[in-house]
Amino acid sequence: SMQCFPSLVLALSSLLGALALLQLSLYLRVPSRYGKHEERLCRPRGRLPARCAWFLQELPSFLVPALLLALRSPPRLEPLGCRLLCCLFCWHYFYRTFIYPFFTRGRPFPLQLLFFGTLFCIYNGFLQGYYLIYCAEYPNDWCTDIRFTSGLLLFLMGMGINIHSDLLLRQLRKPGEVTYKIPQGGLFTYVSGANYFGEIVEWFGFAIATWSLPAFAFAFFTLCCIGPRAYHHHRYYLKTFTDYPKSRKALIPFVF
Ligand code: NDX
Repeated sequence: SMQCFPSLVLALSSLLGALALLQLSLYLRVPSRYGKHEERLCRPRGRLPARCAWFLQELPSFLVPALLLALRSPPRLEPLGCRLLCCLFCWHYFYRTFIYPFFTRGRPFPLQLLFFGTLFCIYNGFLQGYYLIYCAEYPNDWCTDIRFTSGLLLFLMGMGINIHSDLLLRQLRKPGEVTYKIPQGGLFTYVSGANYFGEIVEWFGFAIATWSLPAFAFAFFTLCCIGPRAYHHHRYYLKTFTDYPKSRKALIPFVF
């Protein structure tokens, strides 16, 4: 049966960190090509409706850790911290897989990115799940440790901001519409990438709560993936809407 190989965790986390840097270098200058940044001029490639694409792409991030947790023999009951943290990860991806896609009004998603996105979700779902279920060791009072409590609080706040902002974006369109408008309300009052800000806070909170290399690598990856995207969204809005609120920042309220 499976066991913990610390060197595997180290290798997979390092590769995730390297992918994050690759991503940063690729997407600082040009945005990843989906949604409002899809090249209209380039040769038309295959696309899948946003619903199917987001469902398929994010499913492994829910399924892989959930299966690892369910199938572990003997079942891991101690410490409580491990199961709780694994459930937090699955909870986010339950939302992202089974709720978010069914309400999205996004444009069809490019197949090529869907392919890489799915690979990424398998990889990361395995790394986070495997680490928490087979490797992580926490003292029995981890649930009262300041890292666990403050991290959990950040995670919940981030998730709240992310879900609320996703909802505000969705309400900008009627079903079938594909136009872009100026997002209003919630944290969009302060930043163009409110949903991304929430997601980044969420995964840094998760990293603090788990206090683990894989989770910090994933938080860093998230920052490098959607941080630049927030910046490109911001530039897009400034270019497209002459009445775009001047005080609004790209990603971090009042700062950047
Ligand atoms: N999926 C994470 N890299 C990504 C898919 C793309 O969950 O090859 C990472 C995720 C993947 C990426 C994923 C990993 C890296 C990949 C990349 C593709 C290339 C890249 C694989 C897996 C890669 C290397 C080189 C390393 C291999 O029509 P529309 O779609 O624009 O409509 C939008 C709408 N909307 C508006 N409607 C009206 N008016 C406006 N002004 C509007 N602005 C937006 O709202 C959408 O329907 C919706 C949201 O749009 P947007 O652009 O704000 O968010 P989006 O980027 O689509 O993300 C959706 C949610 C969001 O909450 C975000 O936080 C979360 O997913 N997310 C997204 C990406 C990654 C991620 C989280 C994470 O890293 N944790």
